[in-house]
Amino acid sequence: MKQRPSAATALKLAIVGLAAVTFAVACAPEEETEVSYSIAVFVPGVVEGSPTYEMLVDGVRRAANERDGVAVRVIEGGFNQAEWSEGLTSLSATGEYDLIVSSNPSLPEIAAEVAEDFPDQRFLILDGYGHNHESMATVLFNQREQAFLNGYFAGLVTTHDGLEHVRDAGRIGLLAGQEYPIMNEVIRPAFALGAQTVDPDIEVDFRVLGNWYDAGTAQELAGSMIDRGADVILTIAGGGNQGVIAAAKERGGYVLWFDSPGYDHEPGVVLGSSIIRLDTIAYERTLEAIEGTRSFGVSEVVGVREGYVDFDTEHSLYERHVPSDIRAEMEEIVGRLHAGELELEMPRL
Ligand code: RBF
Repeated sequence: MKQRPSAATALKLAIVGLAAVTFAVACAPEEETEVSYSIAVFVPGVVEGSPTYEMLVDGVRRAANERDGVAVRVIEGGFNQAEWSEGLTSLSATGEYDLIVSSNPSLPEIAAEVAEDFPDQRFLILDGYGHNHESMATVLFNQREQAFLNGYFAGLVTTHDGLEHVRDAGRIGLLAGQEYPIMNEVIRPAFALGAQTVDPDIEVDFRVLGNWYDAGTAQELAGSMIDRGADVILTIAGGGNQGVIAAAKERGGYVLWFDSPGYDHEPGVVLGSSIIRLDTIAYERTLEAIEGTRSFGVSEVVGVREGYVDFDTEHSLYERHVPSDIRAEMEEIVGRLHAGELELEMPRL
């Protein structure tokens, strides 16, 4: 026969039991709350040092935090691009994720192929376009406008006579991590167009790093651009961007940032910054997907007029280091894009 606990023991057990329940509620680890929606963020590269990927993770996490029971897992796909398809395939094959979110121009094509084998898997791809695949939504930024604004600013800087590191060469630089259709057919020509709108004789020294991480080689390339007369360099090279800053500090030059506000990376050296609000759109579109209001099979293009592409003229370091006549010219050109007086459409690639 089972022994009954004494009244005192029973009371003790009840108190311990109550404490245990209270403790469990107060400290319930997040994983134990019921997950009603699960998101995988597939980063094609690594997060750190790449402005678009930092914004991607930030925006998705912000959306997830707004609703109960939403789980987010961030997977870094690494720099071997040949492995990304396999990475997306194995994520889809788990069947665990309601949504896979990713970002870069090569992803729509890869995801569309994977989607053929996993028709129930939904994809949200930012900084990419197309394929109108029924299970995929894409958002492309008007990088013709974005690169034009950087080019226009670079043109104003290199023709200015009041800035310490400006010389007479009429040259500006662009360093790219690698060559790809948007770089070669949109960003590079629009950057040149912007600068040549200020002065048609300005030349662009275009260099390619060959990867998205090697800051040492980026520093050498940027150093050689500065030696050959480039006063100002736009860097779109992920982790390589730090090497461009190092070269500009060492030899005297200016750096332009792309995608996220870059001024704090090196005050007075990073002089201008175009921005895309990838964090905002990642937040908005992810929240729609969680709530079930997002349509798939849709490809969007957003630009200055929609409020997702801009030149960051608000930062205190911009006001401190950029001469007021250049700031006035930038206000005007951004205003013209807003008003539709200047139209720079994205070509269909
Ligand atoms: N940009 C980065 O900042 N870091 C990267 O690791 C990176 N990898 C890319 C890989 C491929 C295949 C392509 C096409 C672009 C990559 N980009 C990367 C560029 C990025 O998607 C975007 O075009 C630029 O940041 C300009 O907005």
